[in-house]
This record gives sequence, structure tokens and C-alpha cells, in this order.
Amino acid sequence: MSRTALITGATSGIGKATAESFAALGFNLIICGRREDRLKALQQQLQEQVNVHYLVFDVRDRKVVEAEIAALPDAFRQIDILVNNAGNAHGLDLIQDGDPDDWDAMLDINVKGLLYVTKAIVNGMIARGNGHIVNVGSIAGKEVYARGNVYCASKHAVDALTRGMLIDLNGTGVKVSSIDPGLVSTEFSEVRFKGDKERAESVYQGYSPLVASDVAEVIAFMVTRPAHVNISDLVILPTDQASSTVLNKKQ
Ligand code: NDP
Ligand code: 8X3
Repeated sequence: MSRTALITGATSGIGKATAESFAALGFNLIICGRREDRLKALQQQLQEQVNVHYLVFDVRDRKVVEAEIAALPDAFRQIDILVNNAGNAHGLDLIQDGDPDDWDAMLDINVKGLLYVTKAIVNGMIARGNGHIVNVGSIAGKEVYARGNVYCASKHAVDALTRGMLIDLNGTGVKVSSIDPGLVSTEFSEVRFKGDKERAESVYQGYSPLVASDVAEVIAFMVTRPAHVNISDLVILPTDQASSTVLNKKQ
């Protein structure tokens, strides 16, 4: 029987590319995000390959997350793979200049949103003795860089949660993995810089960044390992990047 995957943040970037990679593997999909027009377009694009259902929710809204997942149609109720991908950075400021609304967004979306979605799905996986949760962390969850403060804290929290889940779910049949990318050219920097496209584009110029499909292909590899193999943590960087701050960038 075909596996079913739920992907948060499937309207763009890594999440969308993961939906495309999973469709190529024949996985049925539940694609999630706030922008319904994009979810509809992706459903149209992929439904010739696999069954696709979409859910519109903000991962911050716990009640809606719970209700939408609880109300999934029968054909999509058994979720075999959860990709906790929804997230962004908001701002790139010194801590003393940071906007508390940005801090709330990063901690509520990247950390609490991941918890809400996981909670709504993990008990079904445990009951079936089978499942795989892939958390999209970041190099920012391994290192702290200047002005990264709260975004880095949110991704360090994702790193800790992945390790905590791995321990707590040991023996249940549910695999837990983290993928931690470096610089990936997506809408990420446009969100971080609040729609400033020029500044966002400059982040990815002068070197070869990862593209979303580079990360998606690795996620697809991670979820297709044999039952006894779990890739628990994987850092993926552009060849031009050695750490958060060491980048072979031509000015
Ligand atoms: P994008 O901005 O392209 O995609 C972000 C996705 O998250 C969108 O689909 C967006 O959907 C969704 N999202 C954001 N906020 C919410 C919310 N409140 N509720 C529901 N969905 C939300 O960025 P990326 O693809 O790059 O980012 C995906 C993940 O990868 C993030 O967790 C990010 O931190 C991580 N990452 C990114 C890196 C990069 O360099 N790009 C590097 C390392 C990690 P919508 O707006 O429709 O809700
Ligand atoms: C996104 C990569 O370096 O902008 O997580 O934090 S970085």
C-alpha cells in the first residue's frame, strides 16, 4: 500500500520540493500552509501522480491544527511520514534592536507549531507501531551567528526536540530524523527581510547556494531507508559553505 506523508510549509521552497519528490516516489500527500491558492495549484500539479489533499492552517493556531488533522478524510487518516518544515526567520537584528513580534513569530511557528502538528499525528503512528517524523532544522540549530539570536534559538530548540523525540519514541517503531541545511535559495530571505527582494537576492549571490530540490532529494532518501535504518541527523551545506559564517562568496 502506498505511504501517506503530511508536509507543513508545502506552499514554497523546501516543503514544496519535498512534495514533488515524494509524489515521484508514489507517496500520497497532505500538503499544508496558509496560502490556499498555492496549495490548490500544487494539488493540481501533483494529483495526476498521487492522491493529494490540502489543509490550510497557521501552525501557531493549535485548535485549528488539531481540528483540521482530526477531520482528515478516511483515505488520508493514516499518516506514515510527517515533515515538520513550516518555518522562517523574521528579521536579522542585534538582540537589543529586535522586534518582539518577530521573536514571537519565530518561537511560535518554528518551535510551538512543530510541537502542535507533531502532537496531532504522533499518537496514530505509535498506535500503528510505525511512522517517520522528519524535522527541518538548520545549520542555525548547530551554530549561532551574529544577529541570528532568536532564529538560532528556535532552531537549537528544534535540534533539542528532535533528540528528545528520538529518545522518547525509541521502541515505538516511530523514526525521528532531523535535516539541517545551510543556505538554500528559497523565499526564506524574502520573508526574513520583510519583502525586500533586492536584499533577499543578495544573500544568494556570489556563490552557489543549495536549491530546494537538493534538500528534498535528501529527505526522500532519508524516508526510504530500510526499517532498521534511521538517519537521525544530517547537515547539508552548499559546497561553498563551511559554517554559518565561512562562505566562499565573491563580492
Ligand atoms: P520558504 O519561505 O520558501 O517556505 C516557508 C514555508 O513555511 C512556506 O510554505 C510557508 O507557507 C510556511 N509557513 C511559514 N509560516 C507558517 C505558519 N505560521 N503556518 C504555516 N505555515 C507556515 O522557506 P524555506 O523553504 O527555506 O523554509 C522551510 C524550512 O527550512 C524552514 O523551517 C526554515 O527555517 C528551514 N531552513 C531554511 C534554510 C534556507 O536557507 N532557506 C536553511 C535551513 C533551514 P505559508 O506562507 O503559505 O503559510
Ligand atoms: C537558514 C540558514 O544561515 O540563514 O536556516 O540561518 S541561515
